[in-house]
Amino acid sequence: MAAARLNPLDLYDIRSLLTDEERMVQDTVGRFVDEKVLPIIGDCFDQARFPKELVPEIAGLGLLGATIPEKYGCAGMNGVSYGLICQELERGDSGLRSFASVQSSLVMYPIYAYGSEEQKMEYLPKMAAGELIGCFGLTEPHGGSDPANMKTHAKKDGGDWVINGAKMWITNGNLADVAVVWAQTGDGIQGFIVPTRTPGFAAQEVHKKMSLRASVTSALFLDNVRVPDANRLPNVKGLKGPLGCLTQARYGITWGPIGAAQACLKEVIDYTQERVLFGRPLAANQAIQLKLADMARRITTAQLLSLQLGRLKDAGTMQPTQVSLAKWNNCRMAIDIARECRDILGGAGITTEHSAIRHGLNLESVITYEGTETVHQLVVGRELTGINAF
Ligand code: TGC
Ligand code: FAD
Repeated sequence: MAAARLNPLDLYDIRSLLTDEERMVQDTVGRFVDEKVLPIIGDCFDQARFPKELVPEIAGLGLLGATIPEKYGCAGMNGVSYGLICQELERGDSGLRSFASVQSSLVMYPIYAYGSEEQKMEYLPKMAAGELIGCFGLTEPHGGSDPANMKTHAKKDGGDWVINGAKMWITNGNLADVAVVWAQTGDGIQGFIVPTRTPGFAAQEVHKKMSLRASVTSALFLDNVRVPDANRLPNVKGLKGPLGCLTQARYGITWGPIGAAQACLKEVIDYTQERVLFGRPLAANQAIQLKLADMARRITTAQLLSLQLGRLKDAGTMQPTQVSLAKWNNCRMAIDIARECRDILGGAGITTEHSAIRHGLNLESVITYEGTETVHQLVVGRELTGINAF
């Protein structure tokens, strides 16, 4: 009897390691991506347009702040489900996953983890419903890898704080109703919830991007922006505040590129069966099969890495170094696969009629943001040697 064919996108049946609830989350988001995202996303990328019209449905599916408790209007899912959300959204486009990552891990998470009860009640339910959109201002124009050296500062003035500075490369910047802004104070780095309509706050969209074109990226300017002390996140001080948010977002980003790589692999498996060259399907050539097999090997490795990371996260034992290794590995895996898939598509691979070039270009941002590949390599090196090479 012939053995049943394996799923080329899940060769090790990772799905069997998921709970019923996790499988349901994956199927629901997967359906949304197939039906609502894939038909429009190539055009969105061409037109450099974020598909804002999808936000109500993303919110309706409970994908924003998905791991935050139901008490705050969120879905209260586990970390693995959040990872699967990122994977499926990024199978559509990294820009959509970026939107969800920033809203969930970089804006709702710090309000949940470091905010007062009043701040949580005021912002989280509206953010989960997609009624308020957030952005996260950490990176500055003079160098994002070293946020400890930030110049943006906040000065206490009576019961208020006055913030001055600039932030660069900020996802959702021109969409946002609120910005979580990190600033130096006399008492270390602190986070502030800044409504974007506050006088002195300005967002300027970054144009001419060749990557993440279906996502909004902006520069933020803060010129004597005044907010009350009630807008300061009271429960964290120091760089560990923003770095703690990055750990959450980077965890999700380990899953996202798996989706992008799966989309590319699926596309070339189909294409190489139909493309006939030298009298036989392209897929019948050893040189092509070796490449496809190697892609499946790398995707499988990444899937197992992220799933175990998720189980550690849900057990409360996940360490930042483990996140760094997976973010590095999975971004590298996906960007290399996207490039190879573009090559296998030949000339057809250079337009957005196929997804490989779009994913590959997007992954140039994904491998850079949330800590560049080098930053994550050095984090792992520091763990192994005990020597800080930054
Ligand atoms: P270091 O001395 O290592 O640490 C300072 C304090 O922070 C703690 N810590 C962490 N806490 C939580 N999670 C982590 N990953 C942490 N890493 C460090 C640490 O324990 C310490 O705490 P304490 O209590 O002792 O003060 O700081 P360092 O200056 O040596 O850091 C080095 C380095 C390079 C690792 C760090 O600066 C870094 O990660 N740089 C990269 C910056 C970055 O990733 N920026 C991302 C900006 S946001 C973004 O890109 C969003 S894109 C999203 C999208 O669109 O999807
Ligand atoms: P730099 O820090 O200037 O690094 C330049 C190069 O130097 C890199 O190759 C880096 O690896 C290398 N390098 C740095 N240090 C070392 C070292 N010690 N040894 C060897 N090499 C080193 N930031 C936010 O705060 N919020 C957001 O929402 C956000 N969204 C983004 C969206 C997009 C599309 C992009 C592209 C970026 C976004 N970022 C955001 C910023 C992102 O986090 C930074 O781009 C990233 O951290 C790198 O910072 P940088 O661009 O200033 O590069």
